[in-house]
Amino acid sequence: MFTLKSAALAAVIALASAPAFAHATFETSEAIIGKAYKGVLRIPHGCGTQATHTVQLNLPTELVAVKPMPKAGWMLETKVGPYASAFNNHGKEMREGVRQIIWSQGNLADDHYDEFVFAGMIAPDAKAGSIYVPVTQRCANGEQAWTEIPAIGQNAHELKSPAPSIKLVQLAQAQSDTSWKIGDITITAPWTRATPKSAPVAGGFLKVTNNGKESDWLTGGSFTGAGRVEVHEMATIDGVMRMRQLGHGLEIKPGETVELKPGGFHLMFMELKQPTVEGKPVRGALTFRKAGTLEIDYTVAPIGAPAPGNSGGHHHRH
Ligand SMILES: [Cu+2]
Repeated sequence: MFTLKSAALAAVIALASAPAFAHATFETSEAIIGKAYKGVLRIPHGCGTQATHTVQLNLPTELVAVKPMPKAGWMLETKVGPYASAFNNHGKEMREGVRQIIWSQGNLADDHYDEFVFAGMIAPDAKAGSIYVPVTQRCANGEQAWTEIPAIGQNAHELKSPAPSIKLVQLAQAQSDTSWKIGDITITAPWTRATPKSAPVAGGFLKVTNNGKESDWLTGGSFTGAGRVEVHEMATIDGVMRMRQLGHGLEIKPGETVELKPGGFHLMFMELKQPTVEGKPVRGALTFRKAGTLEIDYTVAPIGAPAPGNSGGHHHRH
């Protein structure tokens, strides 16, 4: 009875943990075009029964300004070649760089796991979609090649030894993909704007979805560097559009998504003690009457931007 139970449990554990470490993969499988990327390559095992002594990466053209991290017990070698197109890296034109990384003379036993690291960036002119980094492990009597690339329309999961992949996304897409959850509440793409020095307030914008069966209310929260946070609406008072505080909070009805945006409902960060800086996310928190409080990160758009990732020149007083 006991044996049977542990055997069943062992089978469940094996099933649950096997797929994640079956292949060579990157710890971070998504990267933003034109931004820094740290590649942590996870090597799940040697070659069948033999230890791996060499790990080689061939970098696709989208990965540029790459610097590999030396690894204790391994020799590090790189091959430099021209880029598909030159690009501007902080004012410096770059035409060539590392195209291949080889860690050798190491020892990764078949029943061990190891990680191989490099820092780099995604070329600014790269296209959204998946890229593949072919990897070869060499062992005493052979090799394990992670070099298969799916054909168009083919699922990578069907491949026997797929090359590790990285999904490239545009910054705006990455921002709109980011969401936070607490209870039945989901927050998507929170953003604010850069503020001029000594501006006393800033506006906060986001989408909030209630997946529950009852209403909940956004009542406020906190924002790094602000004295307090208020929930505001726009209303016509004496024929003039003005904003005013929603004392009882903003109701989010079950199944509804409410967008806080310039010209509509919004958060007000009051008594700002420091300006918000474009591109530098700011930590904040939102409080819901039922769901409670959750921490989120606001992306910071340029001064006066009408939308995140948009550098429109109008200065809205929101
Ligand atoms: Cu306001």
